[in-house]
Amino acid sequence: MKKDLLISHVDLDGISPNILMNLTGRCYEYRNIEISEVDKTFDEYFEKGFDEYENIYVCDLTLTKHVYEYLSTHELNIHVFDHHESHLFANEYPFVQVKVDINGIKTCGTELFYLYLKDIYKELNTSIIKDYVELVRELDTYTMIDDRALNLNNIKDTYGNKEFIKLITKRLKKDKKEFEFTAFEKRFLKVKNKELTRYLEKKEKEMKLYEINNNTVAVIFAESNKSELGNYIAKKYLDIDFVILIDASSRISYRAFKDDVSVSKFAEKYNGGGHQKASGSPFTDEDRDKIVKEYFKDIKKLEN
Ligand SMILES: [Mn+2]
Repeated sequence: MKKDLLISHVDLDGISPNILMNLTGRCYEYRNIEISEVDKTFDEYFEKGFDEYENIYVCDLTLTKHVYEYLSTHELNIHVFDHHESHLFANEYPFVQVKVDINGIKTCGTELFYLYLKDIYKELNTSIIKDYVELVRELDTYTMIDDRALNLNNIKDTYGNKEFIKLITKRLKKDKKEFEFTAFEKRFLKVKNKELTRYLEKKEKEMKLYEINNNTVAVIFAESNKSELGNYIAKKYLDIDFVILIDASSRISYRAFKDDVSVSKFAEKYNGGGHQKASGSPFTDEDRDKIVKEYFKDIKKLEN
């Protein structure tokens, strides 16, 4: 029997499809990649072909015109599930399902994939799996109602993706009503959340306000806990249109709080994209070079 192929993102919404695939019991190969690796990854598969695979699934990734040129001209058993606004153009292809919301409620890659899989694999129709998918959806669409979704993301970061996928797969096989943290995780989260509170307060002090394109924005340099930080600032500062979180080692994240402000459009101006309320743009080697040059003035770049 042929195996399946899963190509998905690297965050919680991107790796939860791996967990769902594990629960189907299907044999599959997977690649969890960054958005910037889409072309490179697909080119590798275009070269070797998809003959080895029964079903090909793509989740939580915005594919490019380049990728669609190939996919739309080859007979493949492929399904694409995504919820990024900037990917809506791809709905013209019958094998693509890009939805930003379902009946007015924001959706995510994992949920769209789950809704598809659970009709085929009835064993996925349990309340614990449904609850887990809902937590992923809340975190990824920034609609958390309590700490559970943030806590889930927190333990994912601590275990690392590989270990997390293994642990959660096992846990979701249990016949429980809700997804639960272990006693150890609960104790750990308590300590971790104390540390987080101190971090948020420190970042709040460093926050600077600016006006950009008629928007009042808060700028914070932050390398971690971006969702928590955005959420924390949003609740406290109601006059701010959005927060810019600069992670100089990788990317700039944008978090909006008001319904009439879209940071997806804002990010597009800087070669980025994403969702209306949460988006990002790359912060590249060139950008980092510029900072070093601006700060130290008389410098010469060496190769390493
Ligand atoms: Mn997502």
